[in-house]
Amino acid sequence: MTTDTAQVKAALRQQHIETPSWAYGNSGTRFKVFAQRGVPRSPQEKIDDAAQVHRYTGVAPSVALHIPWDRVDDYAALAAYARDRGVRLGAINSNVFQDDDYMLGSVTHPDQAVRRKALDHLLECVDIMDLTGSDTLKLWFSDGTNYPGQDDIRARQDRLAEALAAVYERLGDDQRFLLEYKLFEPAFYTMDVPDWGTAYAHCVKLGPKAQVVVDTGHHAPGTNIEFIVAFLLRERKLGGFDFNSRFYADDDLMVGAADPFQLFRIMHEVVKGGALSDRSSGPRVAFMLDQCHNIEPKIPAQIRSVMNVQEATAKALSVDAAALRKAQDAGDVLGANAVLMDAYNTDVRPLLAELRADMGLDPEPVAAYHRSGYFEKIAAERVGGQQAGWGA
Ligand code: LRH
Ligand code: MN
Repeated sequence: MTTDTAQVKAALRQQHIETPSWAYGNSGTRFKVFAQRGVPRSPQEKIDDAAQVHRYTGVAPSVALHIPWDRVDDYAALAAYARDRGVRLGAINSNVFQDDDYMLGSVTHPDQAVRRKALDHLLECVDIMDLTGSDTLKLWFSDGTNYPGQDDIRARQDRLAEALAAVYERLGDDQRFLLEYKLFEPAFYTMDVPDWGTAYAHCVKLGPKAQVVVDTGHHAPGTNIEFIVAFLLRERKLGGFDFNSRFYADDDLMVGAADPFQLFRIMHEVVKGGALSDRSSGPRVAFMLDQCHNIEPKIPAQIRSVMNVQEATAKALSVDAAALRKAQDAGDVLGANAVLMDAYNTDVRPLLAELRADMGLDPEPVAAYHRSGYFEKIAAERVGGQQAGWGA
């Protein structure tokens, strides 16, 4: 197996994984949201925690914000706060799924006034991007219906297209939006952006600043997500990932925890599609985590998640591309599969430990974090006040 270790390390070094501010807050399910000690009470404390993940992994230099969960009076000051802690503010996530007015939809709502309100929020998020220096707006709509006949499927698509066009118009030259799709929840008959095809079709109509984000928890069980990734890369429409893993629904568990082989297959398409390194292959692919740590300690879970993405990426970078191509061209089914499985079965942990040492980091980030006493510090300091959460 011919893998140039130096090349693999170089590619891994420049892979950046963005952590989500909301993963540091309390989360749960409709049955219970569990509070944990030391949970942040402000966007600043979330940024402090995100900086810890970067400190111990070296590859998590940005944190995504969610509005209004991370609303502040001075976004430029928040960006400076982040810079002072060695990270930057990443994607801005809109939220048109928690206001009573959006019960029947936001940008697809039958009532024009509600649609206007939702659009104003999306445009406000672009204003925030201007202030934080973020180049990416992530749009997820909980919009959908629960019963056949509840609303007109085509009319809702017209309303969605109208809102997306208005947001697209507002974007600056170096800005883009990523449209996120989801098969079900919170709506259970139709979601207005249920799958990659719907998201792709809307983005193609709009232009290059509109791309698709693949949330790995948003598909029907058994969906071949790496096929979607390969297709969107070929179309230069893959803008990023919301990484997490699931056993059943949108479980938002640690990426790679439920199905590390699927994550490897996805990263194989990313590496093969040239989306890890050179930008010539298309738009920058944002590797973002979108997870909820309901019962596990949040910062170590984020560190472990970043490591899981690194491991899948290192295995994908270890594929003997020439041998794979040769076997595929020869129709050698088992030979080709064996080349890929060889890479997947490669233990890349020693290489990653070496890379961390090269980067001046502790080879075991989770253990190093625990030894730092940071958790004990925040648990002692962060007493009182309102712990951050989804506020659902
Ligand atoms: C919706 C979603 C979306 C976010 C939210 C936190 O399920 O994946 O990306 O806005 O989770
Ligand atoms: Mn998501």
